[in-house]
Amino acid sequence: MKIVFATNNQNKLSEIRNILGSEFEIVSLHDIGCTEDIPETGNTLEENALIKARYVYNKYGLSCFADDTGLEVEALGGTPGVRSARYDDITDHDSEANMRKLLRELGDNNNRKAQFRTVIALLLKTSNQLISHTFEGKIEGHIALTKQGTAGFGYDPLFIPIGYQQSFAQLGMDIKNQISHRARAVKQLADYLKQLNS
Ligand code: ITT
Repeated sequence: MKIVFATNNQNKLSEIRNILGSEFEIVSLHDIGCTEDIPETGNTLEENALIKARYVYNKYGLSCFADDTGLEVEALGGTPGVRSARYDDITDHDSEANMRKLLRELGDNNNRKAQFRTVIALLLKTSNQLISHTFEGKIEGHIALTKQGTAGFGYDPLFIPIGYQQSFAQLGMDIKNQISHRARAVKQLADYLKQLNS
């Protein structure tokens, strides 16, 4: 099955290709000639995932899915959440600046509990209808006192998943892709698509 993944984030693209394997042909925005930065104007991960998927479906008429992900830190009232890409007020998609701000905001707070949450919105074109469905994946953990490791992307050097002593950036892609928020959401997506195909 061929399906567009509406993301400009190359790390997400390789994670999802790796998790889904060869059964699905995942086409990128670049592959379909979409070079725009799709505006994420929603107030929730669900809204933003749907905005990105609808943008691609309306413009290109292709089945697609989009992922919106947020890091939700308990002591910070669930922020940065939907603003994870632009948590630092001055920069945009600057992971180093975002991590610096997160460590600053948390200071020496003992409550470092956090979770990553991914929402995937799917818009699937069938012969007689448009199917819309969302999937959610979460992983709990805590925020390290300092950055650890170099693999992964975004907040990975700061996030230590529950049951582990190392950050996602130390554990590496193979382990991350077995347990992560995104892996959990993507497995639901894959099961749903397989069941539709059967
Ligand atoms: P698209 O909207 O084009 O998919 P994006 O980078 O803007 O890409 P999101 O809005 O979903 O993606 O993600 C917000 C930020 O959260 C992202 O820029 C990363 O810094 C961070 N992030 C997302 N997934 C992550 C992950 O698996 N590990 C660490 N950080 C992550």
